[in-house]
Amino acid sequence: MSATLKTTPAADGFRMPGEFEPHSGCWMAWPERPDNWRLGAKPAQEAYAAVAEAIAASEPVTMAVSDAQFENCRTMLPPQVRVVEVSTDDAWIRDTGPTFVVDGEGRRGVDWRFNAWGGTEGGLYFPWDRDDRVAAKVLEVEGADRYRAPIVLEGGAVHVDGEGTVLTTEECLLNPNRNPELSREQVERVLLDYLGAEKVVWLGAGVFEDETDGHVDNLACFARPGTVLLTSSDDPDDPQHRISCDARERLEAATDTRGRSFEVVLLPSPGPLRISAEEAQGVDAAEGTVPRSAGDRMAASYVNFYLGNSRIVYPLLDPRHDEEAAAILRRAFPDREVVGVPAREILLGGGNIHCITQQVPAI
Ligand code: KQY
Repeated sequence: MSATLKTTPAADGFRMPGEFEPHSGCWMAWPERPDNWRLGAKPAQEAYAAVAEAIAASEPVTMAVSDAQFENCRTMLPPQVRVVEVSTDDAWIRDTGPTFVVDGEGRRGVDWRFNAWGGTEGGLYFPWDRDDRVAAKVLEVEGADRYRAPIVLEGGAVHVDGEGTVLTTEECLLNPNRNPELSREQVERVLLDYLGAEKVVWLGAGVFEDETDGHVDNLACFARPGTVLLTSSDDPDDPQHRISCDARERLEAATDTRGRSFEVVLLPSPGPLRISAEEAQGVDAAEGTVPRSAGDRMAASYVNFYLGNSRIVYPLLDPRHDEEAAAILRRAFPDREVVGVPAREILLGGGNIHCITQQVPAI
């Protein structure tokens, strides 16, 4: 069984590895709620299946699915993807799954508190109790012990370089709808203790109109220690331009745990992309769930990709920029194949490929 430990990863000599380090597999969770995914989630399920298949060529994939969707999910996924029944409220396992930590001999998981990206102050749906139990269930299946962290945090809110540096945003982690009773210093202390890290580099805001309150995984990520990929906008009239310039300035002024300056690699922004009337009409209205409206700008970003063992699986979002993004990713990851998957249906649900995946690091 998975035991719940009373210590912290740092105290026990565990650290969260960089996503670019070897994985033993990847978890996803199947979309089905019709008040977030249009047309009864059917188009989103096609997109998730394509992501699962693309990642499965690089490492084993497990899909968590409800009892109601088990047969449909099993039928839609290729046989190499393992399907297990796990109850969820939605399909964002980056945020609801465990953050794995390793010590060279073993693997454990951090189970953060989850409040659907803001609880009663801007959270995206209610209730979220099944999502809050996902990490414990994944750890049980993985046979990994669990740390129950004392703060609200989603996995998409942090990136690490595996050498002690954490990247995050003030917009999300200092948002009063997450841990209002904690100061910046107290949040930092918990991050370092639970990620086995030594230094936090704070960016300001996340991607414009990101409903997660600015998750870093939609804005920037480590390609390797010392190199950060950052979403950019070359339109000075676009609010994303100022956000990305601020992030770049902060990164260029910062150093990592080893005292290195960051090399910042810019990725273009898709769009701006907006929800069409037809897309908005396909989403069921439901009390407690944030509505989707025609014309709403979506937080589209090429940074939101999965960094697999032998593949980068990135979102195809805008034919005007998809190939340019792929070329930059190929240069950033010369040893990996870069594979694009149509991802607008995932974006319509409020996130992208990184948000719907959770890597299990190899030991
Ligand atoms: O950015 C992520 N890690 C998750 C996005 C969740 C959106 C919920 N609608």
